[in-house]
Amino acid sequence: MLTIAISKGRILKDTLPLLAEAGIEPSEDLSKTRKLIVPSVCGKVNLVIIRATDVPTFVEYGAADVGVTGKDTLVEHGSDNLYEPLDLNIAKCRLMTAIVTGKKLPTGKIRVASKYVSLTEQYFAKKGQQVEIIKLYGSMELAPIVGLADCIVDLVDTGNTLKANGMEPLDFIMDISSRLVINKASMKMKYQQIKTLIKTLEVAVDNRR
Ligand code: PRT
Ligand code: MG
Repeated sequence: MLTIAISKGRILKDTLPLLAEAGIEPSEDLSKTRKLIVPSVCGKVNLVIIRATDVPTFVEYGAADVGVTGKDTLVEHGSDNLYEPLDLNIAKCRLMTAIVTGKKLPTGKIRVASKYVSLTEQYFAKKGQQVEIIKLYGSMELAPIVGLADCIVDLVDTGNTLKANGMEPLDFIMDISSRLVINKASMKMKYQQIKTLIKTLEVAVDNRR
């Protein structure tokens, strides 16, 4: 039995067609079910449905053999205890700083709101910019508007969310896409099944390019 950890939301939507090509189809509609563990139709795989930010933890500890998660989540989590064999090229976006439209950053130490505390710290440290980071769990776009922060660090896709809140992207930090991650012990113990999965997904991803 192989356990795959995945989050609801956009990653799930983009991953299901890829898994289907590997013969893995959930036995229930994952967007509707309240179950947290859903077996596949083939009976060889269990899908565990968890928060996006929890996927690296589940895979690292072997609670799941395999996971699908955003590069943002992976880097922020900061685990070297996982294999990351495949870029699935889905749920793509950019990590950026953003600011109230037309505004400039003040000189000296700035306040930055983000849920990516570690990534934000690393980015500004590299630039030699002094920052005070304010950890938020969502609705980052609100922070500069209400004077909580000078800018934010968040994911940007179309830019519509920023625009709708009177903000604009400022500096590019990194490109983001979802990755296949594998528990190191599982890779040894379930080598054949996992190797086959990686190979099949690789072909499915290539066919979409
Ligand atoms: O549980 P939690 O709330 O932390 O995660 P979630 O429920 O949002 O998880 P899910 O499954 O939706 O996946 C989130 C992952 O999708 C992220 O970790 C990224 O790897 C990836 N992803 C890709 C995105 C976006 N694009 C994206 N645009 N995640 C979030 N957004 C948000 C962004 O934060 C902003 O609020 O969409 C808004 C910006 O979109 P645009 O198109 O208006 O620019
Ligand atoms: Mg979300």
